[in-house]
Amino acid sequence: GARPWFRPFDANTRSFVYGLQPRAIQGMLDFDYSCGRQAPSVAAMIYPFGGHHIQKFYWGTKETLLPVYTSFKEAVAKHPDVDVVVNFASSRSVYSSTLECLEFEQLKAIALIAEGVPERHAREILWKAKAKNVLIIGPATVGGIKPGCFRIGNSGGMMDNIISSKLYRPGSVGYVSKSGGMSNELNNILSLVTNGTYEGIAIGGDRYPGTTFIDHLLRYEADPDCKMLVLLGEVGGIEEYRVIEAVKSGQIKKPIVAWAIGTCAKMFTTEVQFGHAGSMANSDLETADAKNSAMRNAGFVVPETFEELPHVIKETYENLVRGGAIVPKKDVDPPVIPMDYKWAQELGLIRKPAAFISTISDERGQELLYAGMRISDVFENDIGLGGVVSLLWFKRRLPPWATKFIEMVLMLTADHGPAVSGAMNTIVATRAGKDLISSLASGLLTIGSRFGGALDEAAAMFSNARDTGLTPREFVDQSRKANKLISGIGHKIKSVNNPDLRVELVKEYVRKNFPSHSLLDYALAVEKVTTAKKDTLILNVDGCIAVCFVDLLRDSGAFTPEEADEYIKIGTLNGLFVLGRSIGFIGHHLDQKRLRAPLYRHPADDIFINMADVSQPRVLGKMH
Ligand code: Q5B
Repeated sequence: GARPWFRPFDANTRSFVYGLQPRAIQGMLDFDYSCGRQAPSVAAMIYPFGGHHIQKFYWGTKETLLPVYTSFKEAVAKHPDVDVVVNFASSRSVYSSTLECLEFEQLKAIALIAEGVPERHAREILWKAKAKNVLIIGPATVGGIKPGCFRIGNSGGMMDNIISSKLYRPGSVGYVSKSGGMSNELNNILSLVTNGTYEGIAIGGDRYPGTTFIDHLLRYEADPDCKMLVLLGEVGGIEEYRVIEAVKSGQIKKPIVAWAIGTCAKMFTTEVQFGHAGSMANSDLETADAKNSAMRNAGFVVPETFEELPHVIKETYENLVRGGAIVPKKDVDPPVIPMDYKWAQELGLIRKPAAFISTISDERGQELLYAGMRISDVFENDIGLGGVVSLLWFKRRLPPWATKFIEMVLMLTADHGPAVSGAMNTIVATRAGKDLISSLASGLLTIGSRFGGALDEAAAMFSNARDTGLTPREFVDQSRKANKLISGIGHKIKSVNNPDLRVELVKEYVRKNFPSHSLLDYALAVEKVTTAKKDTLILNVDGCIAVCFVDLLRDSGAFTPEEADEYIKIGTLNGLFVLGRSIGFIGHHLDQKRLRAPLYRHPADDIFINMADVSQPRVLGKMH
């Protein structure tokens, strides 16, 4: 039902929030819940961009959904019970959104949070709203708060502040101030020296606020539940004088405590502009001192200094209690609002075991770190791709001969022509219309124990054989007996007579630069045995890189023997081929794209199709 004119907000007030302000809305909902409200005070959000959708909020310990509409028209049609708008539009769009809002008769109060609204726009809004009997709070304000009922946006600060100032239930004192910060201070003072705030409005610091002190004080005067008034004015403007008139004329009869801030302005030799646009005295009348004495003379309770303000509020309140005008109620604790996880964590109140552990890189600080090394140092020290691999794979810096070897491996394995299994699959996938990542993945997924993925097993087989003291011949014989191909041995086309020059380059580099290459030597002795049987059974590129990497892991001095074994076991070495060959697969994908290569279909005459073993297609099972 309609509320009396003097009470725009009560415990059933429902509002729209204009703008996407999830934090402010959560603050309003938490406040509602602490007040014991049955329904959230925010019915919906209005945001013209991004389409109609839904957002999730906490309602106490549970969660609730709020719709987001793209226009007031849609929102108003869906929520006839809403009569308040909290408008978070920026100074640029507050004018148009507020004019749109004024078109709907059901909307009776609008809080404008934006700062820096052009005074021309503010005045136009003010007059249009007045003509339509709509209450405007702001602009340039946090808004205000009606304890136990309704919170405008972020008014009242964080939840712990709301609770400690007892804003979850109404008191008897109505106040007006300009600033939101000073409102918090008043809430605090009132909770300490009275039964608390009945309603508090910060009208905003601009020169042309939508409503001023007198508008709200007249409401409080008319509201039987508000027993005492507080006015926190300030230097600049003449709005306090309108309140003085109302007190003098008897329009305001309730006890009123007041103070105008800015008495220190006289200590400056020049004119002072305080933080608010309106807080500058343009005449003697507008100084804080002039206002304070005028208010005192009119019968306001005005302290000698701001520090005295709580004392005079207390005295005035206690007089009302003694006279029976205020009967303080027994306090009831508000329902507990769970603290937000992030905030509790920041305060060090909670801990939770992390679901993931990561030890190789960190982007949270000012600079990206690879295994503790700043990315700028990566370049300053020119550690190269091999250095980066050694940081991210092995969490340490390896000596230059080792990082150069890693780079050599990546360069050598980068490609081996379009005919190898992985490149072929990449090409076929590309020609089927797949994108780069899919085509690359198709090629990478082809890497296996026969093609390119023999490194880890080669490393394990050769080092086990050598470590258990097998001679190369014993190793070859044992493998054959076990019906096991030796990983790293054999090639489809390379042979003793058609040597793989990549392998020659690796051998040459390792012999020249490695402190030791005992496993390479052992593998070459094995090759002597296998090639004696068949000249394609050479130590292939996978095998050669693998045994050399074992020599690196074991003899570089950078790894313990346990670490060296672990890196082989966890599949590190195949990573070298995968990383290197990705370069080639991407190249093949781009090549086919450039060539506009059409869909590939394998010629049927290249496939021997034989269904001789299928005599007659038969239907299995009962027919009826
Ligand atoms: N025999 C590589 O086979 C290949 C034997 C062996 C003992 C062996 C085969 C193999 C182990 C896996 C491996 C990496 C499939 C290869 C790479 C990257 C690449 C590729 C590229 C690039 C070749 C003929 C006779 C048979 C076999 C015997 C074969 N391998 N005995 N140990 N390892 N190797 N893969 O030519 O008596 O006649 O029955 O599986 O290391 O992938 O360029 O293409 O950069 O892209 O088809 O270089 O060696 O020979 O299978 O017909 O065997 O030799 O038992 O004996 P082939 P098969 P028998 S590098």
